[in-house]
Amino acid sequence: LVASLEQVEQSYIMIKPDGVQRGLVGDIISRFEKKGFKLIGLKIFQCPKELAEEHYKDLQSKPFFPKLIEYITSGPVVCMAWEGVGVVASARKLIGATNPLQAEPGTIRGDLAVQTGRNVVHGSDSPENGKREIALWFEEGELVPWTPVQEPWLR
Ligand code: FUP
Repeated sequence: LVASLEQVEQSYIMIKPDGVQRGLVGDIISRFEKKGFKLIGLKIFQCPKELAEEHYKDLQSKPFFPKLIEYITSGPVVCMAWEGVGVVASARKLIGATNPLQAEPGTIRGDLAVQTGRNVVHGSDSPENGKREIALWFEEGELVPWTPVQEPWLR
């Protein structure tokens, strides 16, 4: 009843270059899938510098900004759009704290990462940013807002 009052949202989740290089793509996708969210967009993608700068524009003035852009563009990322009730905040919980040393065990960063500058995954911080980031990283035709069907898949 409580959950039915919450909004269906979309979150932009991205496996960063270290996650791809370390072979963590399947593990990370699996966590969101098993939680019960719906995958409506997925691609591997070499991010151009301009897009990385636009995505992280709120951090432009930070001293780590150039290194952050270098990191995000250093190799392919996996771009995902996930949909579900409360997916934005829930995905942030599954991901864990920005500094992986402060992230709880059981979270993606808590289990799989050590450094803030190599923290494996990104997740939108608000439903508004979820929409903004999905529009930034995906073309319209790349999103598939499918409806689950009941089928006897195994017989
Ligand atoms: P998060 O929402 O957890 O991804 O964290 P932020 O939006 O605050 O930061 C975005 C990215 O900037 C982090 F994933 C890693 C990088 N960063 C640093 O490299 N150093 C810092 O001190 C803070 C963030």
